[in-house]
Amino acid sequence: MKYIVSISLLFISIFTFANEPLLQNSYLRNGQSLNGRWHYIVDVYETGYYNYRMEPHDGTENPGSSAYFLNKKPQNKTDRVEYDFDTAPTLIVPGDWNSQEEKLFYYEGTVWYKKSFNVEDYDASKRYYVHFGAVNYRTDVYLNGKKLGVHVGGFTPFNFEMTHLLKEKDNFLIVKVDNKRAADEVPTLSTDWWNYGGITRDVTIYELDETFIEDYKIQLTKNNNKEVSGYIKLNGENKGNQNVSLSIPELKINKAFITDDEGYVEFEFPVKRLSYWSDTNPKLYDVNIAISKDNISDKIGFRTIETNGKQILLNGEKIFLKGISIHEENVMRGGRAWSIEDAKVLLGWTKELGCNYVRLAHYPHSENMIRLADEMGILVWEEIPVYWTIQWTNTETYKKAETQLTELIQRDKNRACSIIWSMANETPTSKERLTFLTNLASTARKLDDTRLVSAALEDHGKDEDKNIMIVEDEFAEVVDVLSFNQYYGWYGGKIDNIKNIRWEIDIDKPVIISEFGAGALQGYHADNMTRWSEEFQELLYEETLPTLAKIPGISGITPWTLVDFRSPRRTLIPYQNGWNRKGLISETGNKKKAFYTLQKFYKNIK
Ligand code: GCB
Repeated sequence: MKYIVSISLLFISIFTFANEPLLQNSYLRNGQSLNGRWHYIVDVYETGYYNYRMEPHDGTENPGSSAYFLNKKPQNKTDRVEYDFDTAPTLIVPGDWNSQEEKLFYYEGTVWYKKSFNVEDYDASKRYYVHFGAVNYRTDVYLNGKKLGVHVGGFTPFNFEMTHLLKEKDNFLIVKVDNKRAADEVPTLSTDWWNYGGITRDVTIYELDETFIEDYKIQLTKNNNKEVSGYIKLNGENKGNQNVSLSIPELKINKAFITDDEGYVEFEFPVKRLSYWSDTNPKLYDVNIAISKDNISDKIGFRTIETNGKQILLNGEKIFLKGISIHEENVMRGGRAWSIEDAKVLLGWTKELGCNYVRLAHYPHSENMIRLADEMGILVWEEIPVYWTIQWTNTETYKKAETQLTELIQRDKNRACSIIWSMANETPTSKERLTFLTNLASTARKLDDTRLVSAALEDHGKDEDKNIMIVEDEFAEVVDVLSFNQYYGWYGGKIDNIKNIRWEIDIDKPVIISEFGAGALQGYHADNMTRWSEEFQELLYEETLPTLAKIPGISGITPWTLVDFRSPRRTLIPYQNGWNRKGLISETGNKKKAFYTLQKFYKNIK
């Protein structure tokens, strides 16, 4: 008996931790949205998850009556059930809990969500998936009292098949969300942003045929702007030996393929008269893929991105990346940004600044941002939250970082706007960290050889001459683009000495300044030597921009940052009050003086 129990426990844990393949382009598929109000229970002690011996209820044969995922109701008047989702309050999904409920503003821990639903036009011969755009940070998903799976990582999408548990009516989906920080997670304990918890992006049900199009990659071949290559992958009983068609009507491309036994086909074919996607011509083609009972349409741009010595080349031509860093926050509504409307606000400001490029810091932003950037012609640096002091020697931590990187690339590999995968931000150099990041970089390149790899490194003054800045980091050898954050005039060095500093860079790679900036409280005016004043920030931009422009190989900048963002590290009253004030726009949507300094600088770049 003991033997059987332990085997079944093993089975549960293998089953629930295996990530299921991500549905490619679910964004443009029709689905049934589960967005809206969900009942929630705050579970500080995780009573709904562990029994009083601290064993997970879902790992035991007979979960006790306090296992929240069972959605128990008293059967008679003597029954004891010490929770009830249906009398509990509600939160809006998508949305973080911190900005919706005052008493959850600082909360880090477990919250259980419940949504009851019927399936529209239910068809028992179909397969059903539930897809989450993102949930921060660990998610345990249960349908109708049974576990669907677990996902770890706060900013990437995931899905679970639920065909075997779904009914036409009266389904209940229960989601345990835990955003506790921990030393071995990614990100780790300390960051400079708010740890918004909750189901922060869309939740959608997809109805699929028994055999369906699971994944595809359709991009220009590396080093060949006249050839498209990629793959299509099917899922289901009949995935092998299936006819697959791929068409791009505007290019008069109609291809037919047959999948191998694994439901997979790789292809390459020439393309003529392509209108290349760029910041000035964000051309997206309708691309259709079909098998007998499934078809999917996407909008795909084709462009090349590469480096040549110290230059970044977009479609073979040198480009300067006029950028800005962005956190995923809608400050005016409050909380984590997620919707297309949020993306319009953030990218609208970006355009107003005169940017052709954004750094989406410090974690994968919502697919709405990427899709809109694709349409607007804004190039994108995408990043995973390998930030500051990750546990470099912990193989589990590495796996978490690699999973997030894989899920990000998996999601955005067909987006022309996305040009750089960033492995990390401001991580302290060591041998272990070099191995960790080098392994991540090789994973990125294995999954996608058509984009550039970088990371935000750090500079410092030379011992013999503090006016000479250098980047001493072996990871610089690994990346395609040398990027570093520099805060001369704010964290070190005098603002009136900025004009005297210069960078000594002895690597033949393009350079991006991934951050610089200064904090200013919008509306606070003083002389330009007074910290926290708009004038100080303006001066720092006026001094820094021309100084950076002299760096040999400078190919882009993303000042820190577009909008003030919440950070628990920023406690100074009256200037910070819980906000990192390095935004060019305040949390009330007002522009600071430095906004116009940067705007002018970009306007004058040829
Ligand atoms: C940095 C970090 C960024 C911080 C910023 C700051 O270098 O990359 O996440 O918010 O400095 O304001 O200190």
